[in-house]
Amino acid sequence: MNPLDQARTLVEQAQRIAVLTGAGVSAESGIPTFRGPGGLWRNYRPEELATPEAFERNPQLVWEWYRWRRRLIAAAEPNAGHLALAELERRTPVFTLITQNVDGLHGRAGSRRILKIHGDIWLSRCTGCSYQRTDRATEDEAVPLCPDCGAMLRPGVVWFGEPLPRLVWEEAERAVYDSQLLIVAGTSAQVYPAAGLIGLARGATIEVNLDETSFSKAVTVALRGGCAELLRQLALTGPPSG
Ligand code: BJW
Ligand code: ZN
Repeated sequence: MNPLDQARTLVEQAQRIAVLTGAGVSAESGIPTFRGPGGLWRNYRPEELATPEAFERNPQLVWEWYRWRRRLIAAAEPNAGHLALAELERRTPVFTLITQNVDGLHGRAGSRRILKIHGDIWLSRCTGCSYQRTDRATEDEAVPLCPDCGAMLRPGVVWFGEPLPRLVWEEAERAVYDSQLLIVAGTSAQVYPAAGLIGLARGATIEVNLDETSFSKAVTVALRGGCAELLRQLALTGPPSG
């Protein structure tokens, strides 16, 4: 059997599926990945901006980067890969989508059970109190301030050195541990603890990625190619092609 048919058989046999997605799933919607070409913004690497230290040093710069990304995301549409995962959820008795992406495209594609382990770009939260809100602001303006306490608001995402939301993370760990199949799509699997989820899988594993990653040799089936087409193929029902 070729790898795609092998992977489709695993998908059809599994009653409990967990999926871990990364920036590669949204790349074909026109959203730059972090570590690939096109990830640069004004010569900054994402790793230089997605930190509490960067925000402390220059909150205006960090907000400009997030507003630029918000504009790209607002103009983007979910692609065939997002849609295929939503379809797979409808067909699978127990299905959990764990995403490192903050863009909200899985929700817009119709996925229901989504664990956003790195937060949500449309959320702003206070650096001084528990205030938070969802807002659609995309145009550059001064750093937004908290209506309750006056401190700066920050993007509601998880930066390097910060803990992941505890309950969401615990649910993600449980979903992977309890799954019969884990699909890992469009992530370089370099950022922890997210990448560590792959090691928790006790069942079969499928990787979908343009390139090899440090986990490729350990997975049951590695599919090389674009997420949009490969996830679409994976979610097709019916007998394998041959
Ligand atoms: C396609 C495709 C197509 C493209 N089709 N495929 C040493 C060892 C272990 C850990 C650490 C360490 N040193 C430091 C750490 C910790 C650190 C970390 O992991 N660092 C590593 C870089 C080494 N982790 C943390 O700090 C985390 N927190 C933490 O550990 O807390 C501990 C703590 C506990 C208690 C108290 C306090 C602290 C937090 C990590 C947060 C990551 N945040 C970001 C930003 C989110 C907000 C935002 O979006 O701005 O998350 S960084 C960025 O990387 C973002 C992503 O979600 C994440 C992962 O990236 P992803 O999705 O994998 O994207 P890429 O670009 O890397 O890869 C894309 C892939 O797609 C590639 O493989 C392509 O080939 C592929 N591809 N097009 C198919 N069309
Ligand atoms: Zn506040």
